[in-house]
Amino acid sequence: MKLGHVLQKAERGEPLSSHELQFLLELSKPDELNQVFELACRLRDRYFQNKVFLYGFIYFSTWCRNDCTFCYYRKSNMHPNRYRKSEVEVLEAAKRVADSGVHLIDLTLGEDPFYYKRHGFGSLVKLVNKVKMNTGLPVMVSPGVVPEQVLSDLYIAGADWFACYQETHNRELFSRLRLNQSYDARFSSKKNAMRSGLLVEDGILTGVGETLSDLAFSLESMFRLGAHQVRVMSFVPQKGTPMDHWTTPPRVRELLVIALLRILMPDRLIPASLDVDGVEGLQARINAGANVITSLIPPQLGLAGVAQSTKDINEGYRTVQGIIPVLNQMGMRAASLEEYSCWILNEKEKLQRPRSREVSVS
Ligand code: SAM
Ligand code: MD0
Ligand code: SF4
Repeated sequence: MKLGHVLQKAERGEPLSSHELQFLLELSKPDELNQVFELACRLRDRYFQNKVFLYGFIYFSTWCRNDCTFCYYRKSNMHPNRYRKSEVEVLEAAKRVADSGVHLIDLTLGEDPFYYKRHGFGSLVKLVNKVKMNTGLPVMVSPGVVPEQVLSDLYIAGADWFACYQETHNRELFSRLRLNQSYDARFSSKKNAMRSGLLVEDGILTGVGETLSDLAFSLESMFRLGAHQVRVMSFVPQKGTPMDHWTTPPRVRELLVIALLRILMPDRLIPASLDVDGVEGLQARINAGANVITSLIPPQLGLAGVAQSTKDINEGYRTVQGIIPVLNQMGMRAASLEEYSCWILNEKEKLQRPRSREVSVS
């Protein structure tokens, strides 16, 4: 297979086969990798020019009923100092990160029994509504798997996005990562979210035992799902978990997946997460084709990251102020809130068109 041939095909917008995706995932020579990254950036710039979107991250409860083998906050890990922030604390954090200039607030939690059982999802829906009202910003919710009715309630409360990462689209590997969880329930929740009017983010991990053919299949699955935002993160080993002794994968794998996500889905949002390598890892991810910076965390409020629970947070590096110089140095710029709002409005209209057509026929 010839690299130039495959890249020309991709540049013309022709779909790549699984075989071609795997061929690209195998590349390792610097000049070949650069050709892939350069194409990804050209495609990104075609749709987004030099605009980058910024997401504030609030992990407001680190309690979880699940036992994912890769996660620091799995229920049987005794190491984390867990917390559940009160409504006042969440609103304070949301206000701070909103004032710092982010375009969206990502409200994330473990599958916390407080919301999943005792207080019901009503208090989560109310919290989402208050954050939306207080900040006026687009809101993403990352709660794990929730019933369809709750997705619809979240939409009505003002949520714009539902994020739920499959981690892998290989069912057997999924069952080793997300112990005792249903692959189908997790995947369907994203389709249900779209039916409720929410934009959806799917994502995968690298370095968790996947093969190149698994990665190619994940790329195709996320494309078929029609996710609006698609991500990849390198696995970071966590103390006290069954995967504690694993090594973190070479970053070239994550970077290649970012580039292939861009090549396959040139007009989608693709994050460069600060939660893997902090600000130090930002430039490489943007240069691979990412156009969103996620995991910007207000410092000094006792909020954690997921894969890097403390890295760069209290130092204030994972902030808008901390990343703007890096962006500018690369000739990129933070988008305006209006530019971001336009993008999501446009995507929401596309989501709802089939439904309104159904209504007008009946
Ligand atoms: N509890 C919700 C869920 O699982 O969907 C939302 C929060 S969860 C902690 C967010 C994501 O963080 C996971 O889906 C996974 O992709 C990522 N993550 C968790 N642990 C990680 C690790 N050790 N390394 C890299 N990414 C990790
Ligand atoms: C991030 N730590 O963006 C966050 C998290 C959840 N929607 C996002 C994984 O990297
Ligand atoms: Fe819980 Fe999410 Fe961590 Fe799994 S990844 S243990 S669901 S917080």
